[in-house]
Amino acid sequence: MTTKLMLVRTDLENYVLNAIDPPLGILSLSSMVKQEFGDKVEVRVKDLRIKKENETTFKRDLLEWQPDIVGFSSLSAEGERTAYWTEFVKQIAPETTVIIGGPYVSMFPEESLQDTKADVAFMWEAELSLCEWLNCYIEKNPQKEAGGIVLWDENNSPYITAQPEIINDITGLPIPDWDAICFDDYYSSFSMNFINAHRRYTSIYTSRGCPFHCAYCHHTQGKKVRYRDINQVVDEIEYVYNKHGIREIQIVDDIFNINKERVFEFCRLLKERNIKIYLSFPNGLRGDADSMAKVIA
Ligand code: B12
Repeated sequence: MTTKLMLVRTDLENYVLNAIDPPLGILSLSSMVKQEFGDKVEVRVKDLRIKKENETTFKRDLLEWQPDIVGFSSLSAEGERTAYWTEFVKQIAPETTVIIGGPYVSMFPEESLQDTKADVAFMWEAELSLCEWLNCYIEKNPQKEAGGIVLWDENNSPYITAQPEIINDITGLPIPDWDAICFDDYYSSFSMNFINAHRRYTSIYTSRGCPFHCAYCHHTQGKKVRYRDINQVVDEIEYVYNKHGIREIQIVDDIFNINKERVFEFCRLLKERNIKIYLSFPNGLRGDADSMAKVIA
């Protein structure tokens, strides 16, 4: 029997700027689950931030498709909204298992489960832990305690299974599931940049983590910088360029320019393959990255 998994990016009520960009987190999870489970798990992606989505469309999809599991992706700022949607799902389809993940859970693991009343929460990057959990779910086996999962104990209190482990080989992860979204849905709102060089844009990540300790940052990707193979990144850009007509790439790494040689190699490959795109860095670049990299090396 097929297990149906609906991955949903939470919205934020009354968010004035309503910036949205393609939901990299759930798209990465979608690819990973498809790769690992094939026909055993059917995955759908839903972004509650895009204009055409609302309670009516969500309710319709829940009743028509009847997912076994609904997984919400949430920032801390979206915590209340995630609690709202969790209850919404439980009211419409009480049998559905509701899981949550994203920076909200990484920063507030037990509280996020408590406050949303979801069934399970996943801390940090969840490609591996979600698959491990799903495997037990499908086989109806007791959950193996993969690290970074928040569950309810017998006294109805949340507990963390074990400390989450970061994924060292992020090149080994499949590229985000770009075919699961309609890029046109994203052009009518602001992106993280607010002003784009080209309307056909997408965000991508090329590395995860940052070694610095800036007070304003939530450090949701850990202190160890892990790089994707730069050839794989350029393959991905070539894919969205050819298949989806993307002409602006917004790099959302925590610290893209920490490795100068890699940045040069990236530019060289783009030139060599004649991929004519605009590049932007809405998450910022670090002005003193080169000298700081030498200090921390
Ligand atoms: C793009 C981006 C945005 C975009 C889109 C946000 C979004 N919801 O995706 C926009 C411009 C809208 C945005 C806005 C804001 N952002 Co922002 N943003 C980012 C940025 C740069 C990249 C996000 C990304 O795509 N990462 C790559 C993917 C692969 O990682 P991921 O999304 O975390 O997903 C992984 C895990 O979290 C987990 N996961 C995620 N979802 C789910 C769901 C389930 C079911 C499971 C099991 C697991 C899971 O698995 C995924 C794969 O490994 C991050 C920094 C960063 N480098 O991550 C900051 C970041 C997410 N933003 C942050 C902040 C603070 C904000 C703002 C509040 C800023 C402000 N003051 O206005 C607003 C939020 C307002 C709002 N609700 O829109 C913080 C969040 C901290 C927190 N505790 O919530 C971050 C982490 C920056 C930081 N390091 O401090 N942001």
